[in-house]
Amino acid sequence: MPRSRRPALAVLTLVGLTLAAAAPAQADDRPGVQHLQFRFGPIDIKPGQNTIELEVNDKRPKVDGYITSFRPNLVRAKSKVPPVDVIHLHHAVWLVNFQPTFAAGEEKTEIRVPKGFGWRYRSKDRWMLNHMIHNLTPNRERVWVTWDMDFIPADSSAAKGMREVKTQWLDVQGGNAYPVFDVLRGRGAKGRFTYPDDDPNAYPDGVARNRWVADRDATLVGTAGHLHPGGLYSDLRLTRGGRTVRLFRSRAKYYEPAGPVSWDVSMTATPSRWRVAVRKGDILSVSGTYDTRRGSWYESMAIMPVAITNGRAGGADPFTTKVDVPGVLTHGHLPENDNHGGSRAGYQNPSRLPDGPSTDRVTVNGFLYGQGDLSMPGVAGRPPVVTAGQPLTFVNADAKRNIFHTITSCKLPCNGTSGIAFPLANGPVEFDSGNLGFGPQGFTAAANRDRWQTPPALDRGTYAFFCRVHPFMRGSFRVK
Ligand SMILES: [Cu+2]
Repeated sequence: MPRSRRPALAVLTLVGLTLAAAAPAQADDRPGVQHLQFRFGPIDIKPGQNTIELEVNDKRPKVDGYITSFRPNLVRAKSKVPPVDVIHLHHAVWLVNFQPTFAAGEEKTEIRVPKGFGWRYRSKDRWMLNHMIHNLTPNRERVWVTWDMDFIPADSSAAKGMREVKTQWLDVQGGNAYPVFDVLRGRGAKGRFTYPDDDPNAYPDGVARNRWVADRDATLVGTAGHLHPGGLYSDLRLTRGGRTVRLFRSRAKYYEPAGPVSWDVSMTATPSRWRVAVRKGDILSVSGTYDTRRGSWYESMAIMPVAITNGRAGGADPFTTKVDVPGVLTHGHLPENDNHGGSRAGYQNPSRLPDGPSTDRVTVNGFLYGQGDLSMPGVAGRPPVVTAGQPLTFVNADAKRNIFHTITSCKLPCNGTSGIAFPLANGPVEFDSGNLGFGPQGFTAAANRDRWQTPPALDRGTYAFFCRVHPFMRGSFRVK
């Protein structure tokens, strides 16, 4: 299933060599296999954008056939991949006939089904692309979503005997258009929090959204997980007659020197020999486990799309054969993840600043916290002072321009340079405003309000915060 992306580059790096050893299947160079690349765009990205778009996608093969691998990316002009601390592919989902079929997040997992399997492609299928591209800066950008695929035309001899796979989508928030959950620092046992297992309120309406009941006998042929920073692994399980067995654990391998805190990561996918026989009535379920020692992880995800084929295809019975084998990394460290941030002070240290004016309200405007923004010189940069027991209200005036901001607690001094691993939501007192802004309910990150109040019972002292959407935005306030 996995393959090394950008083969020419991958073999030049140490990680690439390891990968090549683990996943001998490089490019599929059997006769009849075409290597196609498509690009969707240009997409004009507004300053600070963090919204979701759904568009018709006509970038696809001209003839019927089978898709056997899929490698997504995001590029600027001239095929340059933007740094992930500047522009980031929050997600892209390729919908085929309205069904989610291929997907990517910033971990850019590459998928390849085992030889002899492929996603059936018909030129009359309806394709759409759902994309959420996040601009971490106040600058305009122009990008393309790209994907490489290996494709076997239906009239090619290589297409003979191909078995069709479909994508069975498994998501802990299945059925939700913006399927996210919050993981708060310190929750769960031993610094690990598993969703939904460790959240008694994961499904307030009582409907477990992380399950799929097999409606036919089938064989699973591959899967890999999608997590966000902080994510450690996602598990796929099968339940039959009251017994549950784990089918696969997709682990996050962090290249990030600071540990499990950034997008400098690759997920493991099932090895090419992995096959699991599923019977009608079996329950497949998914969970996601996050590290909670270093910070809170807001708007996290845990998704495992599974390639599945009807009937028997050499699958093992997971109750008699151990199918939960180690996975294979789908790529090595990617150069777009090289700016980790936090290595030196890039801002004023709020603890050392004199008091700013006393106030009960701060307006966020033009990507600046109106009072106490750590990038501002003089009085404007000093922490606003609020009386103990009184709330401080933040109002996002940029919401009118469809720009979301957050006020998210970080550990003092929170003044390191911005990068993929800094700042983190690691304040000693946890607070987060949510995305202050407006959008269709349940379809965007928007909290659908433009203001937020600090928690009422804050101890005296200085507090630092940042914007999760635009991490270069830093601020502070002081309780007296
Ligand atoms: Cu912001």
